[in-house]
Amino acid sequence: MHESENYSEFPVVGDWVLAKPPVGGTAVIVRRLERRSELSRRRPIDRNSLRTSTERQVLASNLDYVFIVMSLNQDLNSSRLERLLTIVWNSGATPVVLLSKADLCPDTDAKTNEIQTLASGANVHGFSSLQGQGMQAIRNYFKPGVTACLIGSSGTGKTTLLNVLCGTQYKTLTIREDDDKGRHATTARALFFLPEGGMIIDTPGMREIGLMDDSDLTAAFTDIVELAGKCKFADCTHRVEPDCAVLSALAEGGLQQEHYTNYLKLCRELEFQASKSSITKQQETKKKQKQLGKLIKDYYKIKPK
Ligand SMILES: Nc1nc2c(ncn2[C@@H]2O[C@H](COP(=O)(O)OP(=O)(O)OP(=O)(O)O)[C@@H](O)[C@H]2O)c(=O)[nH]1
Ligand SMILES: [Mg+2]
Ligand SMILES: [Zn+2]
Repeated sequence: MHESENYSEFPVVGDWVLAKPPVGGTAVIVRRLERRSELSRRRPIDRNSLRTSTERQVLASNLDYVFIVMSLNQDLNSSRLERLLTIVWNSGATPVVLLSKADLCPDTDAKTNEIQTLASGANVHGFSSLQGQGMQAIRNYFKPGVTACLIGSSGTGKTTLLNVLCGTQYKTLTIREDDDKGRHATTARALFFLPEGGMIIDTPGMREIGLMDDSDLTAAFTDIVELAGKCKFADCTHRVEPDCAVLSALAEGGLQQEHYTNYLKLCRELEFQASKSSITKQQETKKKQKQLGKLIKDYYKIKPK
């Protein structure tokens, strides 16, 4: 803790550490081993602090696969999926999209194909933890030494899947009847061992998936980045410019409208965050100047000039 410069260096689930055996109760972590992959997002904003919104939060480390779990009986939100794919591609792990509750969906194959076109480059599998369909495809990812992490909204069936894979009975919660939303059954991230080898990390449902910077985007939108290289203007925003390779691909059908819209949305968010963090810095400087001013004033109150 003394050597760490920021929170992202603190141990998280998935880390391997060197530890001194407990003396009188508590083991001491001596060193955290280098991470081979890091799943992170922008730390959700804490109202009490000005600074946290620009900080990186590492959710889990040393992952081979990240299973993005989405429920087949709900509207599949494509922009949410792209956002999750973006943080996973950027982590160094391989994303896999798992569409849960296939037993509740009359056209699993059609939906799976639809998602496959959006999730370019990632495998997509439909499955049902309750009826067992598609489970073998998921089991095939695991072998000794392999770590996977489950992420996704609350109530999509992450813990239920973990229970089937590990033969355990960790707490799950029935989703609310009225709005089909989960109720945050899982409240902490934790790692579990599969009986046949491999490890799996369960996480609580995520609401906010903030991106850190531009490099986050390029990994998930390689097609657009490639096209952008052919635009006439180097600083093309691909919105209104003439001779824009992205817009022409869009017009010719080489690029999907939805994928393009999501790209613009995430770009705008990053622009907003960049402007916000510069405002935050200004506010902090102002606050410090104010504190200093007060200190000087107080000083002269005690000790007149
Ligand atoms: N019909 C059906 N229901 C399922 C399936 N998998 C999970 N469920 C139900 O979905 C509800 C939510 O499951 P959980 O496993 O708690 O969901 P979770 O993703 O872990 O939710 P959080 O821990 O809140 O993030 C429970 O009532 C499960 O029984 C499935 O394959 N089919
Ligand atoms: Mg859970
Ligand atoms: Zn362009």
